[in-house]
Amino acid sequence: MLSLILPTYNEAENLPELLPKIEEALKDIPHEVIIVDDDSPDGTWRVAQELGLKRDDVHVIRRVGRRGLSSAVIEGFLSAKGDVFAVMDADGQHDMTLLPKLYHAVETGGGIAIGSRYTDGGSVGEWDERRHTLSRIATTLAIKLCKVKVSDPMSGFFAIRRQLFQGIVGNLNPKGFKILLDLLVHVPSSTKVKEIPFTFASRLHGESKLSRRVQLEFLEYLYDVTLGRYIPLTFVKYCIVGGLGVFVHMGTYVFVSHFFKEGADLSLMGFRFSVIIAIEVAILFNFYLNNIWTFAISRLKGMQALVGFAKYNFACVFGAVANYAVSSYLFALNWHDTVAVIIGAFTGVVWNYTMSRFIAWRT
Ligand SMILES: Nc1nc2c(ncn2[C@@H]2O[C@H](COP(=O)(O)OP(=O)(O)OP(=O)(O)O)[C@@H](O)[C@H]2O)c(=O)[nH]1
Ligand SMILES: [Mg+2]
Repeated sequence: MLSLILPTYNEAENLPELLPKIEEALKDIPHEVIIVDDDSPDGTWRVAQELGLKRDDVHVIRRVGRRGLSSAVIEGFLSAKGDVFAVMDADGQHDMTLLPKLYHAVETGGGIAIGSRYTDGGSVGEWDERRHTLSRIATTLAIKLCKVKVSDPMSGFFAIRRQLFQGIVGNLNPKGFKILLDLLVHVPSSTKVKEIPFTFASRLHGESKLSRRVQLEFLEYLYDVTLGRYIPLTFVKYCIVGGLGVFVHMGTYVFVSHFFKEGADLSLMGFRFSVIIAIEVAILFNFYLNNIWTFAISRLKGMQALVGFAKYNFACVFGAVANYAVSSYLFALNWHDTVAVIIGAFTGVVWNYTMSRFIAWRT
């Protein structure tokens, strides 16, 4: 049996056109269709549920408060009954008449079958130069990560054997758009893969969800599966935010201390007050950026954000103490002052990161 997953976000206009065509393409194959919708504002889930009421082989999963193509597909697979799973975009870009070929390629002993735009006979259709170039670069990078030889690891049109998926599901990274790539990164290298050429058509209706955010997530994914094994991406982001925080700190200090200066003189009180304000502004800035970017996956909102901010302040105080203690200790041992300060600062960053992760943005 084939379980076809259709991930949807704002595809209400496309679904009614698509389902009869899928039915026709799969008329000789036992199948079910699982529509996984992320509570689309255009009511795709409602359209899907109405279509599902008329047919026993159509099921709908409406995910509330969640977003993401990869995680939607994984969830669809996890609820599927077939021995072969397939995925297809719900916007008419994939040629559903190839579904039987994808199914048979897996059913007759294959692991994965890919509807491929880059193998001989395939094409990306009518893309502008920019998207063409971006896709080529992304594909070239992605191919290097795959355990098996393929030409289109970024395709959203493929089939996979149930057992193969079940064997690796625990290792998958459900962030972003690149579900096939993630599967190809985790399959055993002996997996049999077949590519079936097709031409990527234009969207029937609606808009693309391939946003800049999705593109950034792809870069993050590349980092995660390479260097990220040694230095976590969240730590790198935390350091970038911390680096920007230094500029905010300096800028605020210069601005505030300006009001306490008499000529070129600044009183000790004025200096201390300016530094304290600068530290707090930098902490606020860092908290905000870390909350929406570094730890976006466990973003704090409303009251939770206020409590998180208090905890973050608390964590930062200890970071400052750790920094001070380590650098003073090294300085007392006659280390060069710059080296002592750098090592102290680094200790503070690692401390703050660890505390932030486990106290403020506890996951
Ligand atoms: N459930 C779910 N589906 C999504 C999400 N993002 C995209 N999709 C669906 O995944 C499929 C692929 O998304 P598209 O926006 O068509 O991406 P694309 O085909 O690479 O880009 P275009 O060529 O511009 O259409 C479509 O069926 C979308 O509705 C999401 O966050 N959640
Ligand atoms: Mg599409």
